Amino acid sequence: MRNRIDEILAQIETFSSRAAGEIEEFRVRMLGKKGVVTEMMEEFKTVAPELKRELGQKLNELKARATQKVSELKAVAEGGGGVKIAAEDDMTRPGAGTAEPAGSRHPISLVRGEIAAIFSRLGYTVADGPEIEDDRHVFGALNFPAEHPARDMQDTFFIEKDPDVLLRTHTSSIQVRTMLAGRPPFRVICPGRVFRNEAISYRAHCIFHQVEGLYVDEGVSFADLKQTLLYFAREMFGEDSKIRLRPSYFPFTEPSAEMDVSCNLCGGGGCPVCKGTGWLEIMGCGMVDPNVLDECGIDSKKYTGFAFGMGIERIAMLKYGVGDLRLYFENDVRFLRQFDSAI
Ligand code: 2NM
Repeated sequence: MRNRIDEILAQIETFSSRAAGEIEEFRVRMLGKKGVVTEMMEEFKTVAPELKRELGQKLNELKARATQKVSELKAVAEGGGGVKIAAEDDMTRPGAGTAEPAGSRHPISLVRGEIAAIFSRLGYTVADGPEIEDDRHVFGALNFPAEHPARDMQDTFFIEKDPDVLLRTHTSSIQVRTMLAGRPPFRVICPGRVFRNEAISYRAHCIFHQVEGLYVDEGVSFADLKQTLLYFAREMFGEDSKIRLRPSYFPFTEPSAEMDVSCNLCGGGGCPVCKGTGWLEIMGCGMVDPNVLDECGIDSKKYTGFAFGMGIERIAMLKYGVGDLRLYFENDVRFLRQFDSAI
């Protein structure tokens, strides 16, 4: 009987199959009512008393091994290993039970992508540039006077004073680099992180995201600016959106304006988000100051241009009804999961 048990153990080790039918056949042959293990159990009853202890143990081992082997084979077969590959099977599909749960895009990335898509339909391309900059690209070429407060440590993060190394406070530095590197026409948008030395609150952060745009060519007018921004507002906030421009001041544009869009929550009637005015301030804009064009090597007698800039956090707040800017920086998955998107 001892030899017979060893023989069956060897059979168990050598058996292999990924086909469900064959595995079931093996199970019945080993562990079924008329199977070899059951048969051995019957035979065990007639074994001499002095051998019972040793053979009983061996028999238990045999049964355990056969049971274990059957579940091992089943696991492999059910895992897909036993399935024949059909021509229509997608071989790039994630394995059963192994796919990581999908994440979601950050709302800032979603809105940045949407802004870029809208302007790309008007022929704009995306330009990039460094976050660590110098005075010339952030202030000097942009018509900031020498004693302008933005050049102060209170507003700008300086890494070094002399030579000046600082974190950009706006992405206009990318536009300066674009103009210095090429020749008109320019039609670019510049998304990126910017840094300002400000106290953090629900509506301000020392790091935030901007998209600025620039269009320079012969004969570019304020009317072109208005029509471009109206198109943007309608695409971003809905086709019934209206815009209005209020006079403003920026060192790099003349004339300058703030643009408001009609409140998409109350439709212009007045609500808490627009503070009863019916309007939401969404960006600054203006005609590029001729001094800026000249500083960037562009003949301001031949070319004109317009520029605009907006904070992505603010647009995202209005679009998604987020009340506290700090949520964008905390990366709490309970916040982020709400922006599920297929893009
Ligand atoms: C704004 C508002 C108005 C702007 C100007 C320029 C450049 F480089 F052409 F001079 N870039 N961006 C601009 C103009 C930015 O942000 C509120």
